[in-house]
Amino acid sequence: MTIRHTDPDPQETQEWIESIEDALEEHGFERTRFLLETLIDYAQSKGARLPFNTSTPFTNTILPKQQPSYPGNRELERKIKSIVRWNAMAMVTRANKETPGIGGHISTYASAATIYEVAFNHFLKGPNNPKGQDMVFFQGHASPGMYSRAFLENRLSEKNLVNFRRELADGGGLSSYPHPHLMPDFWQFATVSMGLGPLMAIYQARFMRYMIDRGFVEDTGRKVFAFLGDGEMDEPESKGALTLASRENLDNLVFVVNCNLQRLDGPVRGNSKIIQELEAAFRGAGWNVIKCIWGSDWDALFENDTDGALLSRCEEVVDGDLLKYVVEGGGYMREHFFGKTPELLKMVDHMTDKEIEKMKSGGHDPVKMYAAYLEAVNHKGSPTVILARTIKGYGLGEAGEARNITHNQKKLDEKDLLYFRDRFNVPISDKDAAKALFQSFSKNSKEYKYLISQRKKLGGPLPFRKNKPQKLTAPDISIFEELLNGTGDRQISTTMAFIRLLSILTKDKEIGKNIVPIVPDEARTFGMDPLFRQLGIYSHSGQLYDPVDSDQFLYYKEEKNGQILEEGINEAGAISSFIAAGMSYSNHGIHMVPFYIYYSMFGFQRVWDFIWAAGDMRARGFLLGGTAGRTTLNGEGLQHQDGHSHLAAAATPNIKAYDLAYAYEIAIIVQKGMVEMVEEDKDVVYYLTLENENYIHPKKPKGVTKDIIKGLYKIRATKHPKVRLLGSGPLMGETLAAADLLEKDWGIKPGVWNVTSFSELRRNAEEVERWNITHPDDVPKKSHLEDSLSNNDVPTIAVSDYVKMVSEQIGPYVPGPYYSLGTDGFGRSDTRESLRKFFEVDRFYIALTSIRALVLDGFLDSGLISKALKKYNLDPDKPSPITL
Ligand SMILES: Cc1ncc(C[n+]2csc(CCOP(=O)(O)OP(=O)(O)O)c2C)c(N)n1
Ligand SMILES: [Mg+2]
Repeated sequence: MTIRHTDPDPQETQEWIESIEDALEEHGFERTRFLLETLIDYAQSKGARLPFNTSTPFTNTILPKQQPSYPGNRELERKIKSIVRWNAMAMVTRANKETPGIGGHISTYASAATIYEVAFNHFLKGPNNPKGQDMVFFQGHASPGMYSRAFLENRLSEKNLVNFRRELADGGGLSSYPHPHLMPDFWQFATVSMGLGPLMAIYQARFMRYMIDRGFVEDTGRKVFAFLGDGEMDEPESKGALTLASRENLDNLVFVVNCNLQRLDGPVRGNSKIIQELEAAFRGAGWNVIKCIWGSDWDALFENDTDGALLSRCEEVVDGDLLKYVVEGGGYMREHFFGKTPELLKMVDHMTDKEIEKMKSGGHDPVKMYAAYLEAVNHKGSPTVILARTIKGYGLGEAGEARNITHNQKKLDEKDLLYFRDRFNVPISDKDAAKALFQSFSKNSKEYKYLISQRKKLGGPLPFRKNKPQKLTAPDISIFEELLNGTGDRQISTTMAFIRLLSILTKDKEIGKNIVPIVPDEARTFGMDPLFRQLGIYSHSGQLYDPVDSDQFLYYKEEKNGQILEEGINEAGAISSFIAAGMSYSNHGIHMVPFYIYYSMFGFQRVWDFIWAAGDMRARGFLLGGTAGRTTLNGEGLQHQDGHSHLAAAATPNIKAYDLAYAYEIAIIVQKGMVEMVEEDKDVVYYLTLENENYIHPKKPKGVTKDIIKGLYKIRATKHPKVRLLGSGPLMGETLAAADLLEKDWGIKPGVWNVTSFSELRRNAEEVERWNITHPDDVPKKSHLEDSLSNNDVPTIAVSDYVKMVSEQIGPYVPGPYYSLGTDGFGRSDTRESLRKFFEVDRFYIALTSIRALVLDGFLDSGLISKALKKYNLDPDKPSPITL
């Protein structure tokens, strides 16, 4: 009943309100909602263009009379929470006193302590819960709170806490943020790159559904919780998949946004209200929204707000003001908030300034938070977001509470420590408080017993990561025989070869159903559409329509147990599905092997941050950069032609990257990768670039398997070669043609090698070199490069369809002079032939570079360079592709 002061006919409004009250009393909420919706629809049909209003008044969604009674021991919970708060603050303070500048965050957890403690004590299911462990995305920089709780549970030692952010210190330390790579038994998900957590959480919830719908796991009511910041919601990724979550009815998903109204620099929305804005966005996207704005102290005031004056004031106040009230205190709030009208002032007449100041926000009130969680976990049909209002730096007082500097407050001085201690009644002496000593409970204390028993009821402690998947066997290489045998006269692309492999693999009895093909609306581009029919496209609701191509054999088949994830034009979502599938061995105890195929340009370049997080979270699977190669993808031009993803891949530690030329190489690498992932439990991601140039694929030569995996094998042997060519991926053809030219035109017979992975060669050489440096008295080890190439100290010319730095990676380790040809510069649309000339990577440039190398080496006469330029019609003054 927000009474609008501009109402021209309050009496008529009152009559309508009374009708609604009657409906509420007689028929309840459902019926009242139906009546109102019917009225709105009717008015709309008569032309009254009602603006769609997605926000509700600035009050709590759950009314006091709808609140359940609180099931926990409030007193014990408060004491526990105070100690968790204290230790979390103390670990950051001490870390920064000892090592100035080491960083950390005090204010974030300070604002979120109640949000977490209610969840830990009453909702989050742990690893031994018979219904399965909930997946929890903890807000990254609230990590001190999680460590502090784990310390009280005796899961972490005092030494661990002392070494917060000192991971290299003796005895080991704690990672700054949730990093499963660094703490693999503790953290489940990496969250601190703002925006990735919310998107990944949605796709984890979706993938949980996929696993249920495909019969891998039962629906036991497991949930995905994502604890997020209100500033974090600014990230486009945070809101980017909200409609997917509601479209797929993901009621297994709960977002909890800690709305402390501040981010790093200051207010999230000083001039308006972030909670209202988020409510509108989530409601508009079809989510169940629970606002938890005001604590129980406000209940009586709202109860007495019969004319809606308080509600109106709440509506008009902006977040910047709300922050100011916290900083300035009760007297200021009385004057500036309630002082707006005499009626409002009267409402708080009976209260002291201190009492006004102490009125809590919803997110600091366990009763309100409990009610919100209870509704969220029982809500059916759509995901839920809890918008909990809190105060950043809660309890820090002048040291930072609600102040703009609060995010960067890294340590408290003695005065502030004592204030904090008193504020939360931490039972600790002045002396110990001044030293920020950690506090714990004895095993016999009521607090410890309560803390442990509440978690035990829920299935044990969190955060916790399981890493014990069921056994699965990778297929034998023989299932890919067709690819190993070559294509005869048939010309195909590596993309086509891969799709063939995928088709064979998904039919495999042992592992076929565990394969998860993922594609962002490019299946037809890659010739993958026949798999639509074979495997089905996953859709929770099945196929509710008759597809336009239903009369065809290979129609667009959506089904509830479909295997393919067709993600739409959505690389960020598709990589999140990749992550969810690639973490299934941990989250579901079942190996799933994702094969995510996409336009290679829209991979690393677009979603590298997610790929990095996948590495952190130990996800496993295959990334397939389709239509790759700056000159091999010819017609698409500058934005599409990828000539640098291998640089990014090389810099990503868990990625094993291959640029493959022949079908048998693909079979060998994929088989090897699967053995590592499902049998050897290695946390690896394989990145394969695939191309769309058609050519004949030879039969696999004998004895090359190991070398293909290592990154380099011989294609054409020559006795006493004077020059060596290293070709790679789609430029293998030009490399072989260059070898022919050199022989035919200049009588030089080069040795020809095929590089399947520059980055694997580099890593191996680097490791060997490192070992040799520090083991001078041992027999030196040899890298694969050295093993392969050191017999002939001749010039080497390497060529790839990537920037020169990709092949230059191995330069320092190749014996003799080393020259790289590559595709630096912006792409163009033209024929492959023209493009390869433009980027100077075609057979003629390879031959020219070889001749020059031999001239510099003293083997050929210098006049031959000009001769070669002329012979191959190469313009000496051609502008460089890098500058064009
Ligand atoms: C992608 C990205 N950009 C910037 C940062 C740096 N950063 C860390 S926390 C933070 C502010 C977060 O504010 P909010 O989400 O409101 O969390 P709060 O601390 O207020 O709970 C920023 C900008 C980051 N971690 N990730
Ligand atoms: Mg915030």
